[in-house]
Amino acid sequence: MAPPSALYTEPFAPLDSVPLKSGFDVKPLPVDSNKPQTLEDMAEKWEQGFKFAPIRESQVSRAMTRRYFTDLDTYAESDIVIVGAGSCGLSAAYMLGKARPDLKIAIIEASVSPGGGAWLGGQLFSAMVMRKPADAFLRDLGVPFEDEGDFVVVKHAALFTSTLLSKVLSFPNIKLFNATAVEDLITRQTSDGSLRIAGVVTNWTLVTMHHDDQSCMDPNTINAPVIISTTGHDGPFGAFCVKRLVSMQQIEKLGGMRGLDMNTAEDAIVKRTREVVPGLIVGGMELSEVDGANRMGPTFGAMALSGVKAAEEALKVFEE
Ligand code: 48N
Repeated sequence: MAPPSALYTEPFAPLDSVPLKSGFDVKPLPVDSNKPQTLEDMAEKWEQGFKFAPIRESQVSRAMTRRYFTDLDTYAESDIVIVGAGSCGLSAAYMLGKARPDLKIAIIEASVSPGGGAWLGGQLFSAMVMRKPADAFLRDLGVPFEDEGDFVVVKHAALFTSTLLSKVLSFPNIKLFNATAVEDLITRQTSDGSLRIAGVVTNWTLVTMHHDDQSCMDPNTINAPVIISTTGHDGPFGAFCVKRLVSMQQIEKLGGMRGLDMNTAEDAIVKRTREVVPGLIVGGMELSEVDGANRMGPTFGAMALSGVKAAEEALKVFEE
């Protein structure tokens, strides 16, 4: 019986240097030593019979899975886990990525698309308002805005969120696990009998959403000494971690978000961003649910600065 590789007729693209597990003894084709193509080169190629470099489907699969599973292994022990990649969580990640390139930071985001509620300014309008002094965060990030005196306006919320996201994802010590939900918290009993949060329990979000209609689908875990929870106040998983603290009797009850009052809400959220229980820092709109703070509606300065504060709180743990 001929070896499997002899059964294939199409030419193989150059394979990765990692030896094939399957025992195929396929020899990689000579790598094309052409200089890297430029877009200008393309133009003349359309006519000459444009052609992509050859590939084998398994190479795509291996390129994705090798990296993903290496990341899962690397971040199984993280220094900080951020739950929720909305404007607050991403702002915290940005500050941490800048301040501590030595720390491993995992971001767990339930949605396929990170960014939370910050893709539009309010009622599906594009522009995003931030009250001063949050313009300092926009300048640090490099997002242009129009100055209206006591507040500034970013012409499209997506400009803020996409810039923030691109900066966060470019940090080599930060890994975003999107389409992944935190569905529980890892806890430890401390010597004085109190409880400390010591990591998160995760699953594919689609699995988390179907625990009630499928047999047991156990989760995965990430150990970390510090969790920053910024899961927002609404949405299918809104305020997840603080609701879990109530159901595990770590806090008595939720204060419940109050009505809209921009001036009161934004000051309160930034001031109160803190470690709610040992090991768990809460910021952004999730905090309004635990403290009973007002909501602020379509203004995002508190989200950015709550993220800045949450990062500072987290770094205290690593300074002690
Ligand atoms: O944008 P959000 O919802 O949360 P924040 O706090 O970053 O920003 C809130 C802000 O968008 C507002 O609500 C504005 C200011 N309006 C205020 C008002 O008065 O209406 O992002 C939370 C993220 C989302 O992307 C969720 O998908 C994600 O957290 N998430 C989770 N990810 C993983 N595991 C979970 N259990 C989970 N729960 C939520």
